Amino acid sequence: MSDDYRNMWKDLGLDLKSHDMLLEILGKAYQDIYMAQKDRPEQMSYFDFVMSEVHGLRIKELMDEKAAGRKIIGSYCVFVPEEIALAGNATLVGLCSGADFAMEEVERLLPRNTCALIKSTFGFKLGKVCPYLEASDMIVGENTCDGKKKAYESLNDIVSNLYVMDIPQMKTDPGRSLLKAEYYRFKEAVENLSGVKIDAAGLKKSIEIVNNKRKAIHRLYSLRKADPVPISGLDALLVNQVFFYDNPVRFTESVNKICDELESRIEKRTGAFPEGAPRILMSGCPMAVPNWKLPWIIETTGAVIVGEESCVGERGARNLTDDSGSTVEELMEAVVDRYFNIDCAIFTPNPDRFNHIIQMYKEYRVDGVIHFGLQFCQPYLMEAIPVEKALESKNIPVLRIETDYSMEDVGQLKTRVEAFVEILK
Ligand code: BJ8
Repeated sequence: MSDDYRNMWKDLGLDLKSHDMLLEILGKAYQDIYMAQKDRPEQMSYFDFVMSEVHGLRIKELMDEKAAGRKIIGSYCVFVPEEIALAGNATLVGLCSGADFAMEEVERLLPRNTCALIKSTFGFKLGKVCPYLEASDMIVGENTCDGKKKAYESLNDIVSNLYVMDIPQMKTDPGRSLLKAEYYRFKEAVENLSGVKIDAAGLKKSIEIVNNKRKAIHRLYSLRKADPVPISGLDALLVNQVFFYDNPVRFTESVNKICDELESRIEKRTGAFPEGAPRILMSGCPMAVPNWKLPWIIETTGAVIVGEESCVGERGARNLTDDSGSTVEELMEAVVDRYFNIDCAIFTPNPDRFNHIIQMYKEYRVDGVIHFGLQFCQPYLMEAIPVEKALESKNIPVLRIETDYSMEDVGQLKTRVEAFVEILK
């Protein structure tokens, strides 16, 4: 690792020893899970590179942006609108993490029965191993699930720049009004942070940038409907994960390049998995880097994941923002409309999510759905039961998995997934 990077991490206040340890674990997991796959598209080399430099070159780029006067905003949820951040001369980065770290210290601040995603957020801060978090000029927490909402009160004691955004819990007119008011408050906070007044031209441009990123990933999603599937679910998940870190324009180009390659693979009938491999739809909690455990288990049974009904997947990326408005007010309305459609399990009731799962089941020619719920995640574990019932009533095979970030249950999960995949064959 270059001295430049080490100095940069040190300046950011990282604990170099713990950080080395994290990079080693991440690198090993990547080798064992990603590089062990066969018949990967060549263009995945870009995403391999991004991952190898995820704490290096990308952080250097963010630091250069900061030096040039741009602001960095960290977020834990797809409800934080990237369009508004970009229009206010700020870059939005995802902060959710998918690995346990500094758990002893974490459990001094949070109850043991808190979901792994929240604990991981605290672990990365307390262990001083996340350069994205340390590089952020503003960290946005959102009132989604109770776990996050209350955890942000404690996070506020250990970071100096937390901004909390309220999020509605019902898809009603007052719910939409709340989201709109919160997005205007966020716009003002971004303007205050960067000193840049958001105007219609800037907002229109940023909508276009984010829409292009979404259009590229929609293209990727639709290519996964082919049989044989031209890309593994693990690789597609990685692209979905990089969505939250990379420069948006470069990301769009890279996804379009891989889509070009996938189109030619479809023409030649070259698949990441053989034709007729059981097709799985993953549904449930978001999977942040390096939470690759369950997809890895699924795909090593010979089944292939063809879609993710998840915030790191279609739930997060599916709708575009209408860019036809010509005033800030019109464009802000379009932003509110787009995000108000997100069917996170924090909403009650949440019929859109059920319909979306069934729609994806049909479109992706899915054989079975695996519902992934993080242990102690009330919204998704609660919703998993009616999801299962709704799918079973349509004779759609479904497997409900509850797990965390540890590797202790790998054997048990393998047995359950293998038995499920057997039924689908
Ligand atoms: S819009 S899914 S990104 S809130 S796993 S922390 S729900 S207890 S992550 Fe999410 Fe936004 Fe919703 Fe998407 Fe709570 Fe569950 Fe933990 Fe979770």
